[in-house]
Amino acid sequence: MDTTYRIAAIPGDGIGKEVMPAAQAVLDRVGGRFGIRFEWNELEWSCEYYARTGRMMPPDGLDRLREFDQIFLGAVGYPGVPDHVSLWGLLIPIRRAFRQYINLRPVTLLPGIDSPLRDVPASGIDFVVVRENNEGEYSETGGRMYRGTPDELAIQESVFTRRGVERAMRYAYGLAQGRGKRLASATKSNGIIHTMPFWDEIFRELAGEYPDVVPSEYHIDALAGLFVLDPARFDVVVASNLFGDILTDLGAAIIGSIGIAPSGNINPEGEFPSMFEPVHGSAPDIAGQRRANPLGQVWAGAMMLDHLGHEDAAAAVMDGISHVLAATGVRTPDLGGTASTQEVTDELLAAVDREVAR
Ligand code: GGG
Repeated sequence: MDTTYRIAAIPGDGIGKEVMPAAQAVLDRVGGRFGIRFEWNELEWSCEYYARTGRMMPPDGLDRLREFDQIFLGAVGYPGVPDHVSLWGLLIPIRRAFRQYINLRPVTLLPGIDSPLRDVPASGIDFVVVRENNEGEYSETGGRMYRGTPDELAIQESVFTRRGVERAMRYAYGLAQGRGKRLASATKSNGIIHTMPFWDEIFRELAGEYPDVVPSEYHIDALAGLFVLDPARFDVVVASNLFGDILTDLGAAIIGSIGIAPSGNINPEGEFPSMFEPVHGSAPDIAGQRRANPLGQVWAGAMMLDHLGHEDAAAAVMDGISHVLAATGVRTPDLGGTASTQEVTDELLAAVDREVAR
């Protein structure tokens, strides 16, 4: 008998609405082969919804989401709604309410893609960024005063708790134990005098509990440079909320395109649904042109399968992606091709069918 999962699908805005159906089609197709059925419950929460209702999601939105096994999100944000409104009205409340305190972002150069970096061999980039996802620089603490006067000011406090930092770092150390046993921490404790030395202290304290993992610390500016100059040195990287967000856009660039980078907002304890989304945003500049790359959303779907315990099905999705990239010239313009979202999706469906036939 098939295992059925109830998934909340939030396509969101812009190209989110174009890549979501592509990923759903691929997951349905692969699911069929592995006895997995997805019951998609589409929620129209978005900037368009905001324009109609004044809210990014209804007042009982989080309660409704709680009932689902997982959440599959496209992209959030559109001109006309300030970005902080769309993010704090949907994405961030979900991450926080459901204790999705890990944002897992693989940075892997897939077969068939040339990195924009020179002389990077096919398997030369393969690391994971563990981004702390519930606190840090993404904080509501602060305020504005004297608006509209020459004395106007804004204060934004970062919030780093021992509990929050420890759990992100423990997750990262554990992940490194199961991979290449190297963990790099992104810091900036030379310039940021309170939170970052605290971050470093906890990183060093925990190192003793994971003697098989080699820890290293880098100031974020140097780390960004090394992502470009020597990406092969990294295995797992742990970073605060903002640092992790910025680093992973760079990570996406060195693996060829932000259009393919996936992420999982993980509640490791499984008390709440986790949420899977591409790293990219809604890309209003290309929305409606039907040429968005669906691979980031599809890869996020593979992460969801993995999280649900279907490693074999996740691998089948990744095999399909690799086949399309390595063995066909079908790719969207962000990867130098001319194919549409639908053409890439069709090729991907054919690739997963081909796997079935083998
Ligand atoms: N697909 C993800 C998305 O729409 N992201 C919008 C964004 O700006 N996210 C910032 C963040 O992940 O903190």
